Amino acid sequence: MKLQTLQALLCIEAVGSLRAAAQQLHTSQPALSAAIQQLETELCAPLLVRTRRGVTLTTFGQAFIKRARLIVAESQRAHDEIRQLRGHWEGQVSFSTSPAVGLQVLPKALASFAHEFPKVTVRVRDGLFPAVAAGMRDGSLDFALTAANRHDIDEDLECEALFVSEVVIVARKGHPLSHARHLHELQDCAWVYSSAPRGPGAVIEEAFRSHALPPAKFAMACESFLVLPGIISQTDWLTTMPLAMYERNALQDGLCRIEVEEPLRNLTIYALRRHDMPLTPASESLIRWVRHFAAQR
Ligand code: TSU
Repeated sequence: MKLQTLQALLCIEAVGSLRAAAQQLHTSQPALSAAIQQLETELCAPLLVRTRRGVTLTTFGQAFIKRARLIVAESQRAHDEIRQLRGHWEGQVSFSTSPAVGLQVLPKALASFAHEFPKVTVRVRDGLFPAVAAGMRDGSLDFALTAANRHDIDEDLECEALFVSEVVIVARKGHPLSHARHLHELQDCAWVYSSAPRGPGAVIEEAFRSHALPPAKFAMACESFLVLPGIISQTDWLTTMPLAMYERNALQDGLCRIEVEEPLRNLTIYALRRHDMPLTPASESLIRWVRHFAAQR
């Protein structure tokens, strides 16, 4: 089984046609087809179905591609690691961040990292636990910086606590309940959840439960922290968000904080990584900068 063929299969899946993949890989379509056929013979299973519009994966192909993705990503990391150990600081670091880290720690950490290792390519995306676990499992993420509940973190992931993020209840300015002082006053409102039930959005569900209130009403799920402030400012829905994000958005988006007397559970932000996948020296170094600036907040 050749690494190049696995890379080609990933490319075919991404672009959906042998012709477009051949172009992208600077090879001919017959050469690409032959390589895939050789792999199919080796596996005794068809991986692709040729259709009039291009190609799609068979059931075998869908199962196989998950492992192919992991193998290709790990082989890239193996190359990066050896190059970095030999003093050539190149390669790539891919990770996800939650808004609290993105606002409070990452700008300085990334600036220091880029100054130290200008040739390492950094890829960062938004993401919260538990959704980000899939990215670490399929190899597309080296690590994730996110709030989580320690007892919810799956056993295949390793976690390091970085700092505590305060969570606040947020409504639009002028909301009829903006002066509420107790959770029970909010029980008829609908909530926009970001990453619940096992993620940081679960804080409000927990608070309602622990004060023996009926389950908090669900308005919608929103995994985009770019979209969330706008939704809250245009509706009577409530949400929870990290204090750092509220402070950043409140003025321009017309938001207000509802300060109830019952405390919400603060969230611990972790650096999560896979147990069985050692980080490259560059990823370790970026986490060191994150740790450094997290301690200085
Ligand atoms: S954070 O992980 O502290 O950024 C966070 C995200 C989402 C919610 C609270 C806290 C709802």
